Amino acid sequence: PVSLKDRLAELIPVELEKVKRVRADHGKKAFGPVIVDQLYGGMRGLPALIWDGSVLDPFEGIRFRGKTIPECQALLPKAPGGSEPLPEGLFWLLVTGEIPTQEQVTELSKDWAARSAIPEFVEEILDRCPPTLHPMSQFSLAVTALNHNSAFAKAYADGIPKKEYWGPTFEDSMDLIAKLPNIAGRVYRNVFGQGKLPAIDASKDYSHNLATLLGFGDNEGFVELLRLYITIHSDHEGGNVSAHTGKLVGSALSDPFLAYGAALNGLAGPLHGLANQEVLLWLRKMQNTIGEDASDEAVKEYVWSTLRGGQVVPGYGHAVLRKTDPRYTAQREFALKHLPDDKLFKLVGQIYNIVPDVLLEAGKAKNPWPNVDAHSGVLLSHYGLTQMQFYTVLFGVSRAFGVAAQLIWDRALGAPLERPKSYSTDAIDKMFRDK
Ligand code: AMX
Repeated sequence: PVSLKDRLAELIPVELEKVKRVRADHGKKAFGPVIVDQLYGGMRGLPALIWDGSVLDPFEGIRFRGKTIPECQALLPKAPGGSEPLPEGLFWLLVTGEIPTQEQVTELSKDWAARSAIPEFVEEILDRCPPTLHPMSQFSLAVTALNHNSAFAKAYADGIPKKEYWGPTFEDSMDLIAKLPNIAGRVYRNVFGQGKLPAIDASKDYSHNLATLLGFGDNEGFVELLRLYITIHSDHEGGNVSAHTGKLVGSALSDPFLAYGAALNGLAGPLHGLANQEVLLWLRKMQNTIGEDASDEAVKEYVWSTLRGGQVVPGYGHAVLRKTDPRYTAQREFALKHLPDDKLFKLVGQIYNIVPDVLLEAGKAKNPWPNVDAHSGVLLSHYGLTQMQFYTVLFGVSRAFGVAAQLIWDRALGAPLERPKSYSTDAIDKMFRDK
């Protein structure tokens, strides 16, 4: 089928059977021991969630439905004249596990354009936000308010049976993704620019329309960057803060707008998505302190001064990865192709040769290598999107693709309310004191 919903309807019964079989065969098998440190240590490595959309290997990095980033770049449909994958195709892949045809992604572009308008009262909410309110807070307010028109909330109130939950969840998820460019564009216009917001063009792809709403529609390089950016930021398996928050809140049968609003609030934290803003702030501060063409020695000393100040080096380290993030590498390759002489790009490359050794010598970080956020701001700023407080909003637009795909499948498979068990320190102490 050309329609994603029709294809999904074919896949759901097959997947339900597969889950049934896996649970019948393996449901009572143990995964391995849980150690007390995992309870205190942010649940690192605790097997706790199911998500087929993407899996993260500590050394290889992310695979979307089994495909690496370079494979996605090679296989997913492109825009006419473009060479980066269309995020429409990535969404199709996340939802179905299949590489879509050109016709299927074109259909998605059209569908999202048709759903893109936001209610007037949401525009008013955004227009009333003070420009000093962080763009991520504005973004999250608007996404949460979209729940006003949720198909899922309405269907639930009307008594929809559980096996049909996925239908209105799909509709809300499509609406959510479709409306994000108008929300992001309005936040950007209100906080950093002025003038009338351009309209969505139904003949253009999603990234092109997002670029247009940010005022960069004529900049083909920026449009290509957004296509790559959204694709690689879309999903990072199920346990990261934003993906897991979306799933957790969705498990209470909060609709996709409420679930995604919550996910965005997690993405807005400096250890997660806000790191892309923090990296640029840190780089600019470094340039102001040690100059633009600083020596390796001066850069190294600056990195040490960050650590001595008790701060983290933003863009480095990861809770799961133990090697350079392939999302970093994809962005570096984009930069080598399109902006090899950019000064800030050169600094990012210089830092790559210095920070890992410093972090290793400092001896705390388990992973001294760069993550996705070490590179994204440099690319955006090269094309003139220099307002770093806005960067996490673009991460937010992208992450909606993964969270939405996950919400659809959770409702299709009847995922239950999440409710892990918490323990008190006294209880743990008592449990193991004499053992
Ligand atoms: N700079 C300085 N110290 C670091 C560090 C870094 N980049 N990365 C880790 N450490 C420190 C931790 O703060 C921790 O110190 P503590 O024992 O005093 O609390 C110690 O090393 C051990 O941490 P870890 O097990 O290696 O990392 P983690 O799984 O607890 O946290 C992360 C992972 C990403 C939060 C951490 O590496 C970090 O703070 N990095 C900088 C912020 C950043 O880039 N975040 C974006 C991550 C990607 C994303 O989600 N978008």
